[in-house]
Amino acid sequence: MFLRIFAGIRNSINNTTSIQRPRMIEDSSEELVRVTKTSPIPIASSITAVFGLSNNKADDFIQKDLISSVAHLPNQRHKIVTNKGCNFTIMVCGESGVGKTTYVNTLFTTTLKDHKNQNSRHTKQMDRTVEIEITKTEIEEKMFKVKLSIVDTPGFGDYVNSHNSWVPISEFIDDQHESFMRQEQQPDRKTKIDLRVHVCLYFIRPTGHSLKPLDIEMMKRLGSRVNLIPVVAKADTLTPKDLALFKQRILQSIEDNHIKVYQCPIESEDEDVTSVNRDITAAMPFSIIGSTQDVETADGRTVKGRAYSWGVAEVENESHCDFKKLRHLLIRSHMHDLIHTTESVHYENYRLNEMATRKFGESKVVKAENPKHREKEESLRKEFTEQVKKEENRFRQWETQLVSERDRLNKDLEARHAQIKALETELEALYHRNGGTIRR
Ligand SMILES: Nc1nc2c(ncn2[C@@H]2O[C@H](COP(=O)(O)OP(=O)(O)OP(=O)(O)O)[C@@H](O)[C@H]2O)c(=O)[nH]1
Ligand SMILES: [Mg+2]
Repeated sequence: MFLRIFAGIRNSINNTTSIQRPRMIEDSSEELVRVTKTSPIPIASSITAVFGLSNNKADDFIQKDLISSVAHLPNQRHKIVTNKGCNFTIMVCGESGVGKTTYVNTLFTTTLKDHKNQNSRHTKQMDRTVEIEITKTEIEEKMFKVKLSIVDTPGFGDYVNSHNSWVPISEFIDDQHESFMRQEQQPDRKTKIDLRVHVCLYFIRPTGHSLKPLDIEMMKRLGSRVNLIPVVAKADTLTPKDLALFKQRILQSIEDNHIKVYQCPIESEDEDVTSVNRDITAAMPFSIIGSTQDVETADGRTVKGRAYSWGVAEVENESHCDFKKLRHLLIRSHMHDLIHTTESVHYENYRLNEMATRKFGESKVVKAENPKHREKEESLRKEFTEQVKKEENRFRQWETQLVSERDRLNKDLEARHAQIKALETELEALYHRNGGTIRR
């Protein structure tokens, strides 16, 4: 346990964001993301506020999971770790409109991201996420910092051909590994920026059937790159019986298709922790209700949830969904393991793969099948053709103008010629009339 925590944190202790970024990182991330940096929030209040834990529970979490594990480290290391903290990055992805952004908002409860107007969404899909967005916050307690980043991705599955939908997301994950690897190759490795994705929540539409072929393809591609956690979105739209059946079918499909999903370590020295871990594992794939709205229940409580004519679907009610269990896993019980497995399995795999196919310092080959690049190429081609057409039209108009100008000048010339001719004839006549005495 100690070694795992130590290894997980060890690799994060150098990663601070306040220092100069190498050019390459800046370029790639500027293109890919919009970063919303929020000011640090003290954890005692922020964990309570951001993650909706009671004061006792927040203290419990801090004491048990972070401080105590860090306190077991040798003093010197403890000091470094607590000063520098660690990075933790959560990514959400899945089909369009399944509730990813709402979940991010719900997780933060205090509105770090603007809450969206649900009504406007039904008329126009104005609020759909169109690019990868990162929300960052810092949570801190007694000098221990967790730099939390949440990566919200655009939904997919809107097009008839969704074949390569996984590419932009997997490329984002690879890019973060790539940039970290590049930074490790620099002479100065103290000032690394780490946005490697530690966990990817895959949102499954609550169809009640099973995984769709698109889900299977996406999950297969992502599971080999990142700690993948399947999530049943909008759990309030399924009855408890249908939900349980749906979960079973998802698990079966995951097994049949050999999809790699995150396996939580269960055993711990503390029996209570082991039993909590068992509970959490049993809830996979986690069912989620997302909402930042305060609603009143029949018994007079104000809770985050969705109000229906038959009652309230509560976000934090464990008999309604697994929101709390998932939050516990992410923020409390398995954060260190997620960081550690990312470092030791996923990053290591990426590094080894790249080292086997690339020379040291050589840059990564950009894959052509990325729909984003194809879209860009297509729009550039269109723009180019339109520009050429416009120029052609301009030249044609110019040509017509020149021809008509030439005709006008020719006519003018002819008229002048005729005038000269007439004058000459007149002159000739005068000359003859005066008996040839006028000098020509
Ligand atoms: N019933 C129900 N509706 C939800 C839930 N979560 C989100 N919604 C609604 O689903 C709609 C889409 O939510 P978003 O959070 O924008 O979905 P998204 O996955 O981010 O969408 P894209 O960015 O377009 O991919 C909104 O009208 C939300 O209010 C939920 O748990 N239950
Ligand atoms: Mg969204």
